[in-house]
Amino acid sequence: MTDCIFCKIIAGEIPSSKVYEDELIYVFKDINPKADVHLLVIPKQHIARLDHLDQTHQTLIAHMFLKLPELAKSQGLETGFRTIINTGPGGGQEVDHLHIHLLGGKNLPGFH
Ligand code: D5M
Repeated sequence: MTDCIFCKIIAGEIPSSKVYEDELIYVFKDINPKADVHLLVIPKQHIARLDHLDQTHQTLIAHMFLKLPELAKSQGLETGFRTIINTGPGGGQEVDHLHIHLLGGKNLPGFH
């Protein structure tokens, strides 16, 4: 998907602060952090949004979720972390490439 900003980040066509990468996923710092730690965990495969997933993505999704605690620990988030997935315009999704927000540390906004 050539006009996808996150695909361009994975391809190295747009710079990013990479934290982790493997054969299935790419992890980088959010450009507009909402807390001291704010990472985006994305699949290398272009999947636009959560409700585009199907049974063929089970291994990928399990991998993304199982990697979250390890990533949080690598960022010093020993006491816990927050994950957010926005889906579609109604969910506040701005970038149409599936991503998990991983947030924690100081300045983590509270729920109101
Ligand atoms: O969140 C999309 C998120 O993507 C938002 O928090 C900003 C972030 N973003 C957008 N462009 C970039 C680049 N180039 N680098 C890093 N982070 C970026 P959403 O859930 O879609 O609202």
